Amino acid sequence: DTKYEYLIVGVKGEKQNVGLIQLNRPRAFNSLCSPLIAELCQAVEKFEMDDSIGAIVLTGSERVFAAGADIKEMQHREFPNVYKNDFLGSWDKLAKCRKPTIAAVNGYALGGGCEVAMMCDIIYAGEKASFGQPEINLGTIPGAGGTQRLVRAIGKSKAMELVLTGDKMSAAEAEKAGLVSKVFPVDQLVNESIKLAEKISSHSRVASMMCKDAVNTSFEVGLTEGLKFEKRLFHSTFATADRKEGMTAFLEKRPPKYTD
Ligand code: CO8
Repeated sequence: DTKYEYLIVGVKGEKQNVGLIQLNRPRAFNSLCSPLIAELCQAVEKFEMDDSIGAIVLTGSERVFAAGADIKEMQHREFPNVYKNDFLGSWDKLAKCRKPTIAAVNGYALGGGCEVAMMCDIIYAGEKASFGQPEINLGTIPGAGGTQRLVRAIGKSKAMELVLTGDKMSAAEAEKAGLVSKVFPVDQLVNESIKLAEKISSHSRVASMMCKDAVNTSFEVGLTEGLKFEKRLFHSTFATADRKEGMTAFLEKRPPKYTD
């Protein structure tokens, strides 16, 4: 089994079908240094390739999800170096994961931490969570989706305000704005997120991956193209055993048994 320095990784759920990744760099507020991101990419990839896993939960500690990119690591970097090496470019791996991902956010999700949460498909938050893009306070700007995914999640005015002030948004505000889908007491958050992941994992794998693909496509293309893409995927479910099983099970009034 892979040993991680900055992560705690495990398999959860009654049917052992949920991958849990916990960011674990407590001394630096779970700031996202390059080796941590490399490990995160590796852990995501392993769950993505593991047929028994249907969904992935990403969390931090009760106090902090992640306080952003590692400021100490960035302090002395120069442009040619970050440009040529595509500094932090590998973060994309999480956004490109094809299986459903849930961010379970307790505490601070700031800068790159908020961006990592937004790379997940669903954000659940603990009551004391806070979200923000404080890069402006450091003389820089968000670099992993804070000016793009955040706008799509909460609209222009609220996103502009967060990005231009560096202020934080509470869990309650984030839920109201649509960044977060549900808020839970701090100590129940991870369990509730695992329950959600178990529910997702109980469905057809192919169908849930197609749902994710289709929803994400809505952010990339116009409506006509998007509807066409959706229809093609819908039609293609008729080539799966799971589609037949799902409809047959419904009509026979029994739970489905998916195999694809
Ligand atoms: N990087 C490095 N160290 C950090 C970070 C960080 N992001 N955040 C906290 N720490 C460290 C502190 O330096 C401190 O270390 P030490 O004990 O050695 O002094 C320790 O964690 C505890 O921090 P505080 O003493 O500040 O604790 P507080 O409880 O007072 O405050 C906060 C907690 C609010 C989280 C505060 O630490 C804070 O504001 N942190 C910085 C948040 C921030 O600015 N994040 C944005 C970083 S920039 C970024 O994320 C850009 C992403 C671009 C991605 C590009 C991808 C391509």
